[in-house]
Amino acid sequence: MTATSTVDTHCPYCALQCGMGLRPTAGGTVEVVERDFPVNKGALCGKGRTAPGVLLAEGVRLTGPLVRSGATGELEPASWGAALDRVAEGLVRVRAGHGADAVGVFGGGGLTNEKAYALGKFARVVLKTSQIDYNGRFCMSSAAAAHQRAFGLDRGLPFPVADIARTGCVILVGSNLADTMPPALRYLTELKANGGKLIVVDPRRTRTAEQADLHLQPRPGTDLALALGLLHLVVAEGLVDEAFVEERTHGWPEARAAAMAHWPELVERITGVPVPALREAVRLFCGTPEGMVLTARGPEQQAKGTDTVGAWINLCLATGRAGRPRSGYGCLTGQGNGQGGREHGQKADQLPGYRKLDDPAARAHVAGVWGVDPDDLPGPGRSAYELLDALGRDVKGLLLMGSNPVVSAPRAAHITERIAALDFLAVCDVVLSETAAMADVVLPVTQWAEETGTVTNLEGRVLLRRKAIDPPDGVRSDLYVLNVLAAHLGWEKGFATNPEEVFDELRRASAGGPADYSGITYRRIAEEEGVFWPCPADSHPGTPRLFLDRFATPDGRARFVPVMHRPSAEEPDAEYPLYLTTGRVLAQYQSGAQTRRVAELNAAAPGPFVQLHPQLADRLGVADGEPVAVTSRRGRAVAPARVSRGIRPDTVFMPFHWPGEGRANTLTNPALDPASRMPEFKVCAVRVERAQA
Ligand SMILES: Nc1nc2c(c(=O)[nH]1)N[C@H]1C(S)=C(S)[C@@H](COP(=O)(O)OP(=O)(O)OC[C@H]3O[C@@H](n4cnc5c(=O)[nH]c(N)nc54)[C@H](O)[C@@H]3O)O[C@H]1N2
Ligand SMILES: Nc1nc2c(c(=O)[nH]1)N[C@H]1C(S)=C(S)[C@@H](COP(=O)(O)OP(=O)(O)OC[C@H]3O[C@@H](n4cnc5c(=O)[nH]c(N)nc54)[C@H](O)[C@@H]3O)O[C@H]1N2
Ligand code: SF4
Ligand SMILES: [Mo]
Repeated sequence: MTATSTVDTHCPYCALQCGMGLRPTAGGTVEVVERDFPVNKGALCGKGRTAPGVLLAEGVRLTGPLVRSGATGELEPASWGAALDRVAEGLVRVRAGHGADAVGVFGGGGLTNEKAYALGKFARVVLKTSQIDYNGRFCMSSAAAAHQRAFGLDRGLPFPVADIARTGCVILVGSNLADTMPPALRYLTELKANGGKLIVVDPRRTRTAEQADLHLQPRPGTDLALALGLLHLVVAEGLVDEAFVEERTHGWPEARAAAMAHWPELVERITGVPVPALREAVRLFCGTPEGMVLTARGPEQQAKGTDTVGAWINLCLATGRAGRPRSGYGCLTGQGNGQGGREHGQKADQLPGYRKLDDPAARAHVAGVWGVDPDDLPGPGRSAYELLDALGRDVKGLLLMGSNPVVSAPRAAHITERIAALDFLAVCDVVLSETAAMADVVLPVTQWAEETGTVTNLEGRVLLRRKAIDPPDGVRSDLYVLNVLAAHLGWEKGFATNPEEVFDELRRASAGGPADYSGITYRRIAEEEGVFWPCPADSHPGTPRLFLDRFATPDGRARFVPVMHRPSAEEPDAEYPLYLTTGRVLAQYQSGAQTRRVAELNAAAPGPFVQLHPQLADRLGVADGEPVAVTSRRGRAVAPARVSRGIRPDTVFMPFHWPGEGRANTLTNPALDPASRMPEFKVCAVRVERAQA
């Protein structure tokens, strides 16, 4: 039933998960109204404000299943019964011909906890495949791996986001918060009003960098050297917090030795950041007793992202800026459920509750909840890029829910070929994304305001998104899809379609795991403005701040990791002399599948561009707005030049929100981080030329 009064809920897009109200309109849809929620305090960005645009049935979204016709080769309308029969038949045929691991599943960090949990369970118990991973691998996996290594637990921020305003100095590494989480900018403004300092590390002078007391503008892919250089200076200037290191950490001598091998002049040569700026950064960071380092995709989306984050964590540990009030390392997660999506089993190596799939006790616990034999659970599978790269080869059928890899995967032209080589592809989506358009069957699903579910924001706060409006006729939920497919594929125990029922099962599956949700209920979330995990019992208050007494390692101490700088997988050379880095703009979201369908957002950000410095533009003979061709070893893209002083002259930047000729991911390098399997979205070598108009 569509609500008759304003419903309190959260935005469908990024990890800030701003609180908002949805008020029914006379026209039968909803409008967004302000809601006082502790994270965003009423503020919203343009994407959140215009999100109801994606609910519209007319010309925007899918309103009925589509099945590819054998006769015409086109996607044609079909009934739900016929479409689901076709999916079941397609998956069974692949499995019969090539075995269970020939069927793959690809999920998304935008899916609610309930959907992510159900999808992971579906892969393991119904399809019995190990081949499941999700787009979060492209997002926070390097920070997650570094968190695990150093602290024994991975939660994006170990403190509420509001704590940022109350520390002494923040080093913000590779985050363009002003564009990617605009309402969070207030915490940086408050920090400065409180006398705190802000250092931003970004090869571009972004709107975020403009807020900084100090902007360090390194070459892309050199954050690891930069962090080591700062740690070197901390040691050289006698600023190590010896008592903290002694009492609460392991491994300092080796980490110290690694930092000492990165003296300031060497670091200047590698990063391009002058030695006086390095010294100034250390002076600001160590000039107050409390400090934070926050990373986002800039340093993380590198083939050495895990070590890079590790180096920043080492800086926090050596200076005692971890595991204390108003101090610590945090990762700003990305997608709406980027945090929860990685805790409940859609990642190749995980079971719900952030358990490890190769841990016998974890397998036994979760198998017990699922009513299966632990020995029947498959083992860990391939990571996202490796899974996409195996399509049409080892993996011949794919069920995709909540991602649009044709636009967002690295080396996207190759991945598009791999998708085309599949024997069978089924896509659940709300719109006909570029990837859905390639499917054999497209299943139109409910979204956000049309269904209830939980998401876990960047602080580890579990939130309730409530249903406010009925979906168009012909649209069903992802949970319904899994329920019917499970039955078709012979699973007799049933797959719940009621989100609260799924959540209750998730709570039991997570009980005793690192991300323990067992004490969290829909009712509590509503009454308490979200509950922070871990929350192991009904009587437990939840955990807004982690690590204050101990880290989550067996002996409670954090672990330094001795990391050394290394070059990016691809450095500029004579043939490809420039760095390409990629990222986001304010008005578009991700692959753009949703936001490119909202007129107001398209007006603000109509298409791709190549940001380049005036010196480079002069050298190439291109003026602002003229088309330029960018070529890498993977392919060629063309988009208008955007000439700007806000970028290094040796670097060009492209946003990745668009398909077609201007697709940034035609160019990107899928070199993977050895620990996290994160692709190197943030650095590759390119050549840039004037293109014929
Ligand atoms: N408007 C908008 N907001 C979003 C999203 C969106 O698509 N659009 N997506 C959401 C998601 S899923 C995510 S993951 C977050 C991402 O949020 P951010 O991490 O803030 O976004 P990006 O633009 O990918 O990258 C941030 C900055 O990294 C810089 N950078 C590039 N290379 C390097 C490098 O080598 N080192 C350093 N230090 N910096 C570098 C870029 O210049 C860029 O300004 O945003 C979320 N919010
Ligand atoms: N070059 C470059 N590439 C990048 C990045 C970068 O910085 N540079 N960033 C990477 C990062 S951090 C990320 S997170 C990825 C994101 O890239 P994608 O994984 O492509 O993310 P979205 O565009 O959000 O795709 C989500 C899809 O799911 C659909 N959808 C939304 N809600 C639901 C739902 O509830 N159910 C179902 N079934 N479908 C739904 C949407 O309509 C959309 O088609 O891109 C990565 N790619
Ligand atoms: S900042 Fe993120 S959560 Fe908030 S309104 Fe914008 S997209 Fe939505
Ligand atoms: Mo992301």
